[in-house]
Amino acid sequence: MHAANPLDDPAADPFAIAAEAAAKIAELTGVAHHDLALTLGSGWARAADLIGETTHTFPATEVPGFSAPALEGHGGTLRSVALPSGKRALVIGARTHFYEGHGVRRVVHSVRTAAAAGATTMILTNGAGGIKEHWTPGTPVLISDHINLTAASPLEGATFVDLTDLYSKRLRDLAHSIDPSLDEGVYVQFRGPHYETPAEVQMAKTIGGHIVGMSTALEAIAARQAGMEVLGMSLVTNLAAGIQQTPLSHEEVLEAGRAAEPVISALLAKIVGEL
Ligand code: 8IG
Repeated sequence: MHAANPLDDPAADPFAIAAEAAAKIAELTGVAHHDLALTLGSGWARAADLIGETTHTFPATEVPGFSAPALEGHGGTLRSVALPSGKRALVIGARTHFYEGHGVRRVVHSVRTAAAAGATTMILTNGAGGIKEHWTPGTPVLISDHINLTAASPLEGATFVDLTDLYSKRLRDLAHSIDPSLDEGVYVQFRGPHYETPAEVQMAKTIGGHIVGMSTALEAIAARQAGMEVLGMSLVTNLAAGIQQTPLSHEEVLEAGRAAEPVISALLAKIVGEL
C-alpha cells in the first residue's frame, strides 16, 4: 500500500500542496527557482538528456502529492536540468492520468508544482493517435488547440479562465522557425484507458479534432490558470482506430515511440534552446 496522498483529502488546498511540493524540490535540488517545466510523455523522454546538464534526479514520490507511476514507459522521476542559456528546467517524467481515477487534482499536480517552483513556461508532450492519414507513426505534431471530452476540469468552483490561445502562438511560431515542416493539430482528450472505437474517432474528426489522446488537455487548463505559457506537442505513435486498418496495441505504441525518440527529442531540445 502507498501512503495516503494529501491531495485525496477534499478539504486540502491543492495550491498549498503544490507550494509544499515546490519547496521540497528546492530542498532536494538546492535550486530555488525553475524557469520552465517539461512533462515528457511516451516517446519524448530522451529530450531530458539533450536540453542540458541534469544536476538532480529523484523519484517523484519523494515530493508531496505525487503518485507512484502507473505504467511501464511512464518513468516516475523528476529532474532538475541546467540549460546552456543559464535557465533551469524541471523535467517531469511522472504523469498521473485521468483514467487512473484518482481525480483531477492529482492529474494537474505536477503542473501546479512547476508553477509554484517558478516556471512560467509549461511544455506538455504526449504520445497520441493521429487522425490524418499522412501522419505516419513517428510524426511529431504541434498542438494548436484542444477539445476536452473528459467532462472534467481542474478548475473548482466558479473559476472562469479564458482558454483563447491556450497553446501559445508565440511558442508555436518559435517551433516552426526551427522546423518549418511541423504540422499542427487539435488534440482531443478522451478519458481512456481504452482506445477509441472507430466511430468515436470519426466523431473526433467531425468536431474538428486531429489527434486523440488521454492526457494534456486538463494539464494545459491548469497551466493557463497558473498563468503559464503552454507549448504542446504530440508524437503520433499510431493512426487512430479505424484510420489504420489493424488493431491498436500498447506494444506498437511503445515501439513507434522508441524509433522516433532521437529525432523528436533533438527537435524539442532545439526548441527549448531558443526559449
Ligand atoms: I500513444 O489512439 C496513444 N495514446 N485516446 N487514442 C488515445 N490515446 C492514445 C492513442 C490513441 N495512442
